[in-house]
Amino acid sequence: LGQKPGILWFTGLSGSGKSTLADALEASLFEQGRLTYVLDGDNIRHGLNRDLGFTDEARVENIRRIGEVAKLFVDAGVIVLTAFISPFRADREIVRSLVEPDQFIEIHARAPLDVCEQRDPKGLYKKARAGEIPHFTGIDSPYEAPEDPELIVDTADHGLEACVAQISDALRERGMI
Ligand code: GGZ
Repeated sequence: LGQKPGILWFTGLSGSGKSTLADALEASLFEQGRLTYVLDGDNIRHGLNRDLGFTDEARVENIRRIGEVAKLFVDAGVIVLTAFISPFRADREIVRSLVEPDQFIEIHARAPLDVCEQRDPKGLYKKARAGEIPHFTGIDSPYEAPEDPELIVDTADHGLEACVAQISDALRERGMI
């Protein structure tokens, strides 16, 4: 395949650009003939994890299951991209430990809360501020930013193409693609 399987683990606030980045990067990798798959809220939270909400415990279980699924994709030789807030450092480290050290790339989609809140593509921050969505990440539920991620992508300062190029370059440097 000319590729090494691995997990590209996007983490960041709601509205930070995780899914947009993962989708655009996947399209680019697909064009280069790579075998990829994106795990996101659409295919996980609406299916396998439809029993889980947004309490701390539910988020821990959400990420645990996603990690196990991502590992299966790695076993199958796929580059799997995951786009979940994954707010807790400890849970991300557990997923990291499921695969080989060079098979887990943590990518912080970093944008200040006020920028995410201004983007508010689904109007969720507005609802959270109005008290209509309890424990919303960044408002009344914590987000633990990665301390030493493989990559930080500043989505407030750079356009989508530049961010995708930054990640592609890093994957090439690491010999994943
Ligand atoms: C955070 C919430 C919440 C609460 C619903 N807190 O911007 P979105 O809509 O499309 O992405 C958010 C998504 C977060 O699900 P994750 O599986 O990524 O979260 S975690 O990793 O923490 O388990 C948001 C929507 O679900 N959403 N309620 N309370 N985001």
